[in-house]
Amino acid sequence: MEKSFIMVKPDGVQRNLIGEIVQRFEKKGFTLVAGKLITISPELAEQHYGEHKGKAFFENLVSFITSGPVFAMIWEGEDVIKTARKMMGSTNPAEAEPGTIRGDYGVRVSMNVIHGSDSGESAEREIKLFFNNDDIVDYKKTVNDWI
Ligand code: DAT
Ligand code: MG
Repeated sequence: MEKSFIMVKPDGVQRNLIGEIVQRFEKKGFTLVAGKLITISPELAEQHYGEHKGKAFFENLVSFITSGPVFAMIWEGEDVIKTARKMMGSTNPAEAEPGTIRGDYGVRVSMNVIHGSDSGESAEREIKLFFNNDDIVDYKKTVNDWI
């Protein structure tokens, strides 16, 4: 089953949005298979956002993502990578549709509440950066037959 790396960013944690965000993915029908509250080190931040190294916003991005705890998660389900990106909305909250997480809770691109993997390769890479194999719980919910 497909897995995606999803993370409530420091602004989302400070604004008490962990529960709201977890609930959206639960209600949609996805399955939480790992989760932890951590403060990201500068080294991990630079690895996680490696593709953006050299861009004008990179330093700010690293200092923001390391500025307080994040809630890192792995969600599982059919097409979860693409669907989670839709549920998150556009990177810039000003362009994100109402009803999406960034559209409902974000204002500025530099603090856009949530991260989600954008492809199968990035999901695999990000999951490995944040979790060990034995952090991932393999279980079935009987309700999944109805989703
Ligand atoms: P996403 O988080 O939607 O995958 P991304 O990978 O292009 O977006 O960028 C990673 C993060 O970097 C994004 O969530 C917020 C920040 N960011 C992107 N573009 C930015 C910009 N033009 N100015 C400031 N921050 C930016
Ligand atoms: Mg991205």
